Amino acid sequence: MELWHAWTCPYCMRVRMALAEKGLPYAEREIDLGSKPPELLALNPAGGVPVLVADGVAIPESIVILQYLEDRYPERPLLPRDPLGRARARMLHDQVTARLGPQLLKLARGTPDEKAQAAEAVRAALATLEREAPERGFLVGDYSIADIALASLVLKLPAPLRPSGLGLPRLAAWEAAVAARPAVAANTAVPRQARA
Ligand SMILES: N[C@@H](CCC(=O)N[C@@H](CS)C(=O)NCC(=O)O)C(=O)O
Repeated sequence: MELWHAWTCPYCMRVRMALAEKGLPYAEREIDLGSKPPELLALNPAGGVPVLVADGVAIPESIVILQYLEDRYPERPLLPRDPLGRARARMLHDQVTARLGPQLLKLARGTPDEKAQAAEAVRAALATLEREAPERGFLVGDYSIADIALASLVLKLPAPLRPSGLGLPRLAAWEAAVAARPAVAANTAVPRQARA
């Protein structure tokens, strides 16, 4: 497999984290988002990353890639076994993506007003999630794509906007547990840590 990705892109982080959790080897094609290579546009005319190339087929969209990896490599699963658990993991994946994803962009590149609104939206989204989160452990039982989605966004937030900074005890415990996973730590470090 070959993964086209940008190091700091949270959607690429999700795919790298899933590949690492499953222990799957892959060739990296790391790109500069400011200067996309024509080869990437040939694989994904929309021009975005991540794109996974598996058996010669280009798969864009992180959720589609995560689902493909789950279908093709079900060992070390990242979805619960029972259908309702799977539905809940997918739902949380989509909810955190929709609520937090756009805020990260605004926090990074918005006007001062947009940054303030984005910070408020993050506080509100995480406060809601705190009420729904389990007292301990991962979001839907075993570690899943819901945790991966949330980790890819939360670990990019400035410290005062993270669950630990906001004083949200359940999510703060979740954050510590997730950040300690080698597959997460190795794939979310910004700047990228030197590889051995
Ligand atoms: N819905 C996409 C979002 C991916 C995305 O937004 N990627 C950004 C980098 S973080 C990108 O490639 N931007 C450049 C572009 O779309 O041209 C996914 O989940 O894979």
